[in-house]
Amino acid sequence: MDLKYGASREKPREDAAMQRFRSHRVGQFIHWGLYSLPAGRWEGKDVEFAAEFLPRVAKIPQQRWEALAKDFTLADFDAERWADTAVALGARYMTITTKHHDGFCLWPSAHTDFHMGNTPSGRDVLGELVAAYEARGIDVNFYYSVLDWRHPDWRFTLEDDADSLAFARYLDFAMKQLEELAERYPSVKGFWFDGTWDESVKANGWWTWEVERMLKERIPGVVVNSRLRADDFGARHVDSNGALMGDYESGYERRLPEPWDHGVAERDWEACMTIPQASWGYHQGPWAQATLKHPWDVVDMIAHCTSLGGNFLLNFGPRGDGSMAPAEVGIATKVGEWLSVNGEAIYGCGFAEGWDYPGWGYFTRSATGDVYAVVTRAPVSGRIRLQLPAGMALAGVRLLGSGEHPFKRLADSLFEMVIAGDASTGPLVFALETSALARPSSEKEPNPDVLD
Ligand code: 16Z
Repeated sequence: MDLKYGASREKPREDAAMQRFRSHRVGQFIHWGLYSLPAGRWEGKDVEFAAEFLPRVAKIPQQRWEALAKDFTLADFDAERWADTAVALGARYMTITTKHHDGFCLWPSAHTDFHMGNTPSGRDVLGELVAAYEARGIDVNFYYSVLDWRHPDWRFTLEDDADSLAFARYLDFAMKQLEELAERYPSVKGFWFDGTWDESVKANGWWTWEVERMLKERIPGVVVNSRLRADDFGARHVDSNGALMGDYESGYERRLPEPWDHGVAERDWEACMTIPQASWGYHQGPWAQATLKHPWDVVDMIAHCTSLGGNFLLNFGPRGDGSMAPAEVGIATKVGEWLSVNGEAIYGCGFAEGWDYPGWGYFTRSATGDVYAVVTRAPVSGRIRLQLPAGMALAGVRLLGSGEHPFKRLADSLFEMVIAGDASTGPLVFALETSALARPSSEKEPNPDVLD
């Protein structure tokens, strides 16, 4: 089918900027805005819903929401400290909400008054963050919500000509804001679009195509998520011919693909994840705080994504005063300590073709072909089996952070290791040295699993 606004390619991008994004594997997502001030509590009551949805869920009048801006004083905001938490996590990139659904902008936009420049400090926190992160070698990407609850021209649906006219003005406004972001912060490495699911956006696939084109023209190498895009017929993420739009698939949100679903590895993709069960903005209530993930659960997810060729974007919700929540910093530090020992199985690694999903964790493979076993679900038996691809044998095993590790052969390409995990250091990672199976296949031992 001939599409004007479909995918621009059928295969993954292979340029240097895309390879860099792909190699990152671990990113820090940040949701910060006016919603960080009430942090899920309104008029003394906890609202058990994502904190960034508070104005909608608690039906807060627009004027009262906007009045929060005068309390956004940045009493404890320091971009350097945020960037330090990303270093502690071992993140290689960061994605920050420049504008969320409520329309509030973290940069002094010329196209609205609803921005950080009109809060007491008047600071350009986005500029401060770009500088602090990039000084540490961490790429910065921008989240931008196309959905805008505040803008008078936003429409969810287009019922008549008046709606279409208003929404055309809205799209023009959003395009100008994106041009402004590209011009003010030309070192930005990628854009993460959200709030693109409404009928109004789907009826204007041309605009999503134009946004991608504009950004790529202005920022060489910029990486754009699939969630931005709709084609001529309103098909999202994947066009009507089945080709991925944008540069990577961004549909995995608070869920990951099944670990045996190896087909996922044929595309670039990224999963984003909250630390509490379900809030992206900081939620102060016990509801969110009781559900914080354990660092080793986060490590499991990082290895899970890497094993299928995807990136993992872990969300942080800094508090209204600008400080990072200590519990989240603690989790980041633990994950980062694990990565500092085991990162060679994660950064620059991806899907290990030919290695079946092992159940006790994941196989990953580096760009140079080294295969790793990441044991996130060690069996109570204390032993794991390694089924190598046919024709391969295990020649050596090295436990990362330790040294040579014993193993024994059970059958042709099937090996077993005894492992002793330690909850304090987290999942064990083994680098596997392989060789060709020495014996000719005619001498194969009978396979006890197969009944003739
Ligand atoms: C269930 O409907 C949702 C869920 C999450 C609508 C929007 C979202 C937003 C969150 O606020 C957050 O920004 C997440 C990445 N996004 C999809």
